[in-house]
Amino acid sequence: MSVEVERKFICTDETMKILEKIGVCVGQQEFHDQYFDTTTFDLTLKDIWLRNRKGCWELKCPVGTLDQRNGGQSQVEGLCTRYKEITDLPEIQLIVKEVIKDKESPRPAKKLKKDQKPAEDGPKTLEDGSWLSDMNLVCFAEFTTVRRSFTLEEDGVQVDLDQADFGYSVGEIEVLLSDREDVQSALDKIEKSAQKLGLTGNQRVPGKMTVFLQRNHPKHYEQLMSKHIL
Ligand code: V4E
Repeated sequence: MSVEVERKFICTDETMKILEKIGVCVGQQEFHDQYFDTTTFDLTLKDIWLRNRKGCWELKCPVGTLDQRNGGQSQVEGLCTRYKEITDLPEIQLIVKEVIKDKESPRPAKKLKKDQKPAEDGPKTLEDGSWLSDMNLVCFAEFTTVRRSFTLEEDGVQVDLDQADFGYSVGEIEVLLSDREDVQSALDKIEKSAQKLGLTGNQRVPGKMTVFLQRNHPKHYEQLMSKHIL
């Protein structure tokens, strides 16, 4: 499990020029994301995001609220998000099961022919996809992203520039926290990099999912907005 702290930004021509000057381009990739939830949004309304990217399962869960030092969130914290990232499928399944435990529908028992014995459930591979239907999970969003990645080596951050296929582009400054590193040091690195890139805005920039849901699933979007998840 790792913890990712990130700040999103809109990449203007000016930001791009600075990034190309101070950053090192470490590659470009394209990936297709599929996000899953129950039809009553039991995961996302708890700010839990289950997705499949390049055939791998990933779960993003909120980390407990930051220390309320000085009586509240600093402006830098307010611009950043912090999520635990879990990539181990059995662990993901346990967490999802726990979150939606009252919503699962039991599988209908198979009708057996005369003299037929009930089939052993056998060792489940857990990767056959049946767990999705067992837990009533359906895909509610999918899109493809072209991502260009840079590192700002002296600050220890990665900058990703994403272009989603539904016509939205967004950048993010990202730090993956190591075990020994605290959140404040990640926020400091992000703030330092943001200043170098000339980012002056103090408004949270919407991510791809926010824009996707706003355009395609306004009811789901409204529910998430009203619970201050997005
Ligand atoms: C955490 C989250 C979602 C899951 C997708 O997260 P995000 O970092 O936006 O996507 P992406 O493609 O950059 O993932 P990466 O490659 O970095 O792992 S969808 C919505 N959220 C919550 C959320 C939020 N509340 N506010 C902002 C600004 N972003 C995300």
